[in-house]
Amino acid sequence: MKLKEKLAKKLEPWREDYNNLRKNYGDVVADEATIGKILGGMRGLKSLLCETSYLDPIEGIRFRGHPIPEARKLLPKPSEKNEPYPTGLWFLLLTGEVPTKDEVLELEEEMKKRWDIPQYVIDILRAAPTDTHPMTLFSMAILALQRESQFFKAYHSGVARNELWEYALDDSITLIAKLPRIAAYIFRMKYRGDIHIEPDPKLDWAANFAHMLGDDDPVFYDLIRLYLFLHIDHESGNVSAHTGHLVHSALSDPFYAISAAMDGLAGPLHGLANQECLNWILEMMEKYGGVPTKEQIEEYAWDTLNSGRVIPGYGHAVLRQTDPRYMAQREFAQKYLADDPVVKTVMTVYEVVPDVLKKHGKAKNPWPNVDAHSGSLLYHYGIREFEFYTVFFGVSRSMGITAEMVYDRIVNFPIERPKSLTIAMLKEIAEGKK
Ligand code: CMX
Repeated sequence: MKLKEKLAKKLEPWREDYNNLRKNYGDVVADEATIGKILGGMRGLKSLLCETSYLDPIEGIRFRGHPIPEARKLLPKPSEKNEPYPTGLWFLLLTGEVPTKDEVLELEEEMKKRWDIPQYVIDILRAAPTDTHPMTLFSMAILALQRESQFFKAYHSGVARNELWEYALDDSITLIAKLPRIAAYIFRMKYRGDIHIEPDPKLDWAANFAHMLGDDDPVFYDLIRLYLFLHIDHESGNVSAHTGHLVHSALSDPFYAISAAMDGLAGPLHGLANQECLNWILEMMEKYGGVPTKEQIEEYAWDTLNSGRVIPGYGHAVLRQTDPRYMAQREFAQKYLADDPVVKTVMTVYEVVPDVLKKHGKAKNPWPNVDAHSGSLLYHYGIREFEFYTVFFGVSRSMGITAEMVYDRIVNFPIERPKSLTIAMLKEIAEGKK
């Protein structure tokens, strides 16, 4: 496989850079762990490595150096009018190189050979109580698949550390191949009468996901391609990526690590924000009996702020501009869904809320983030089971996390083990500084 050949060529230069920095510049200070950072969830502390992506406050996320508009242009697509294959972006994250269409299709063919879900995984999903949250089912299925791990077997049969990356890659391909099927199975078992749809070998990985969910509109295929593209990676400090990296640093295999990462993504402060945004929009539409006017949006935004709540979908911990992931979805919506009332409301909110937030004067960034748009697009296509939205996010984010995991094994990244202090110790340090 071209993907593996390309990665094999990266081993030496990547290891050389990593080892050189670690050995010869290990004492150079990159940032300081102040008491504020230790007690503040390490917000902004420059203490992690991430090769797959970098979040620029103005330009937004860069995938291996490519900002979103550039990556959307450069990466191979089914045809010029389509969105790029998310698997092509995964190839880029893994190797640092933009793949050709043939390289992406070769990877997708390999994934088709691995997309079946073993019966025992289906049995586990079916054994859970019917009100089990879809993220719990998703994480359970990934964990159950751990018995398929080649990495686990390789490690326990004594494969050399320098070769473990191949097994991390192999597990990652197997896992990513199966995720849309697992997600679609959960979706249809819970919300579509337990009637399932087989994948279509003629479709690409992302379009197949759309197909198995139950909608064969080619625009929906593209929406799913776009969604999986935009959510793939966001540096390594967010909860899911960091969890994946941390768990894998103990040489737990990619199945263990991604299952744990998905548990973090399920948290309301991480992967659930998009459903809150959509709720806010729908409640506003209900209050005003349809698409609200700009004046009504302004009134509603102030009511939200004055009651001590935040405006969902606006603001960001790092970004200081409109999130390019929001812009990509807005462009898509303008092209295909401009008449949808929920989409129209989302678009008008964009013309009103930044000024309200600027007047309010608290949020450092008054502009929308990715979550302000994504729910409305899925909603248009009849996916109205909000609790499932995080599963879409999980399918996509698993790609970014596994890409960094493969890199970790190439450079033999050590087990993560920061040192902790007690409040009494911090008090002593603080007093010593007075
Ligand atoms: N509406 C109202 N107030 C907001 C706000 C918003 N959308 N965004 C930030 N603020 C407020 C904060 O609550 C904070 O107030 P206090 O000083 O009273 O605590 C103040 O502005 C400063 O916050 P900040 O430094 O600008 O933002 P943070 O880094 O603390 O938080 C975020 C970032 C995303 C949690 C915040 O902007 C927010 O709550 N937004 C709404 C929820 C949301 O959209 N979440 C999705 C995030 C998507 C992602 O991370 O990718």
